[in-house]
Amino acid sequence: MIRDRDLIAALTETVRRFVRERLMPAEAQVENDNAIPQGLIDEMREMGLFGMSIPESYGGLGLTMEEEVLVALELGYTSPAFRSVIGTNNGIGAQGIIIDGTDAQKSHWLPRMASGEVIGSFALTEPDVGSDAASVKTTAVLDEDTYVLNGTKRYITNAPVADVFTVMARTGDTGAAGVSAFIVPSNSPGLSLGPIDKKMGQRGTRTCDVIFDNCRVPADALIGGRESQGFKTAMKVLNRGRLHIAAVCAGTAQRLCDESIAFAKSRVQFGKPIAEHQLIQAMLADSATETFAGRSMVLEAARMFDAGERIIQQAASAKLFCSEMVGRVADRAVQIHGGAGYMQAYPVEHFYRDVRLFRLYEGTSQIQQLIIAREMLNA
Ligand code: COS
Repeated sequence: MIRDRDLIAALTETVRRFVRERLMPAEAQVENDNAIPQGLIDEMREMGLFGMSIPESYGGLGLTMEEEVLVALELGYTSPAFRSVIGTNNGIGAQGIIIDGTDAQKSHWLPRMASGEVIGSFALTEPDVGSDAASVKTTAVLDEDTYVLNGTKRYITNAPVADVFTVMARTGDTGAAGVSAFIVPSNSPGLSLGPIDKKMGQRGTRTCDVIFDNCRVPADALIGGRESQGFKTAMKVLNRGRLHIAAVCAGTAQRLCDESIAFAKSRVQFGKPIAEHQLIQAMLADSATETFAGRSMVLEAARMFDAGERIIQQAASAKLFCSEMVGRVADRAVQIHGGAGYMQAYPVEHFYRDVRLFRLYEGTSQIQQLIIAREMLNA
């Protein structure tokens, strides 16, 4: 749903210009430094991007899913680190509080997340718990008026810069019904961070372990004030997150198409630009078609989300298709560039590594397939 077409057109145009004029020129620096220049983070704060999906009543832009997806398509056009730095505040790091938090939790955390003063992060994955998210081993035991957390969370996006985590921990028996969600400030006693992970790509986005060693939080840190709801909270957060990631993939695929076209027009072989060779054209056509399909799919699923429809299957389908699709588009982009595509001088080199993560995080492609099949069979 788009509430005001002119307003959203102006917003996406502003983001598009910001991406092209400010972020794209900094891509090589982010790649080298494995960090985003602070000035650009400040600019994103001023633009309100840290709170674009946080309700207006809590200081955010309150974008609908369709509006958010339109912005994500623009942000996907540049290195994924730029999107990631604002991604957890709008997505997995804040949505648990937005969807299931108490009024007091929302009033306390959301305005500061929306302004970017506070960075939120989402801690579900563990060393032994990835796809089987209901098997969370981190424990939270109520001790009078505090919960005591013990365990380790792994590959946690933005953990090194996070001020607050949404943590899924076990308060009850085995399985999904024994999981609860907590809001845990990073300065809680007993919380520490592991070394920063050395990743294949997505440089500039930092992940690390989050370790709870008798970490104490007040009892009112329990999201929604109810135990045993944490798995469902996580799943609801991921439904939305998967749609967002799918949009980012479609945005990146567009960038890879554009890089491929520009290269193919300028590179001359056999006496003419390679863009005039039909085998190159076939690759361009396949990439453009798949990008269009991904974009269309994401927008349709977002409209269904805004209409209040059950979109578990559509979010999984969009994530599955778009993350696999951008992998194919990146592969073709490197192929069109030839040897140059393997060189760091060309952006397609890092995008080829960057996009590999999209098929893994917020649920692997295989998990999306299971979710889709389950929804189909249980309908
Ligand atoms: N949206 C809303 N609710 C959901 C849901 C979804 N997508 N998926 C499950 N639920 C609910 C179920 O309806 C069920 O509720 P009831 O007890 O009221 O019936 C409850 O959650 C338990 O669900 P289920 O029994 O299906 O749990 P499973 O252990 O079988 O879930 C999958 C399996 C694969 C779906 C889940 O573990 C998963 O999504 N894994 C991937 C995790 C992931 O994406 N990790 C990435 C890291 S986070 S960045």
